[in-house]
Amino acid sequence: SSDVPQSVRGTLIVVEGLDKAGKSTQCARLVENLQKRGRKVHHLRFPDRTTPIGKMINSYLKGESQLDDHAIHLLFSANRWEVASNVRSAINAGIDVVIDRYYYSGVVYSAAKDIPNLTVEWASWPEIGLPRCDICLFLSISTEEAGKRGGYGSEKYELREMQDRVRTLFGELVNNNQEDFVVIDAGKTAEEVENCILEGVSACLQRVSDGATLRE
Ligand code: T5A
Ligand code: NA
Repeated sequence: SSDVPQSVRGTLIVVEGLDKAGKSTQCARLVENLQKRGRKVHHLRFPDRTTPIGKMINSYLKGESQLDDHAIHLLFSANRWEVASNVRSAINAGIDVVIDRYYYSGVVYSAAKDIPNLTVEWASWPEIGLPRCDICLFLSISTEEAGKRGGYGSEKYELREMQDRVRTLFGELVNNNQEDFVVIDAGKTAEEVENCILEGVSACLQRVSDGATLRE
C-alpha cells in the first residue's frame, strides 16, 4: 500500500539545533510532508521521556532528582540505545525515521557543563555505533530571536551561561562534520524554514534512492 519499493531502504533524518529553534515544530511538519508523498515514517524524539530511563531523565531535567553529570550523560545515551535496533529495523524495512534531537545534542549539552574529564571526546564514546543519520538539519537561531519565543524555561539546562557554551560547541561540531549537516536559518517564518528543510531532505532522499548506504 506504499509508494516506496521494498528494495529501497528508509532514510534516517535528524533535526538538531539550539533551544527554541523550532525543532519539534519542524519535525511534525516534515513527518506530515513525507507522509503526503506516500512514504512511511516513524517520528522519534530524544529524550524519550516515556520509557523507564526517560522518566529518570525527565525527573532530572525538572530538578526533581539529582544525578552525577557522567551518570545522566550515560542515561541520555542509553535512552537512544534502547531503541537503536528498532531504528535499524525500520530503515531496513523502507520506513523513514525522523528524529528530534539525537547524539549531537547528547555530546554538546554534556560537554557544555564544563566538568573536568567530561570532554567532547569522553561524551562521544557511548554514542559510537548508534545508527548514523543520512542528514542532520541544524536549525540555527540567534539568542535574541530565541528569546522572543518564550526565553528560557525552568528546566535544568535553560540557563544563559550553559546556553552560550552549547551555542559555541554546536558551532564547532557543525564545522567539524560538515558532511553530516545542512544549516538552516531558523529565524525565518515556520513556512520558510519548512521549505528549506524540504529542499535538503529531497536531495538526501535522492541520494538514498540512488543507493547510498546507511553509514557507520
Ligand atoms: N539534552 C537532550 C541533553 O542534555 N542530552 C541529550 O542527549 C538530549 C537528547 C530537553 C533538554 O535535554 C537536553 C537538551 C535540552 O536542554 P527537549 O525536550 O528536546 O530537550 O527540549 P525542548 O525544550 O522540547 O525543545 P526546545 O526548547 O529546544 O524547543 P524546539 O523544539 O526547538 O522549538 P519548538 O518547535 O517547540 O518551538 C518553540 C516555540 O517557538 C515557536 C513555537 O510555536 C514555540 O512556541 N516557533 C516559532 N516562532 C516563530 N517563528 C518560527 N519559525 C517558529 N518555530 C517555532
Ligand atoms: Na522540542
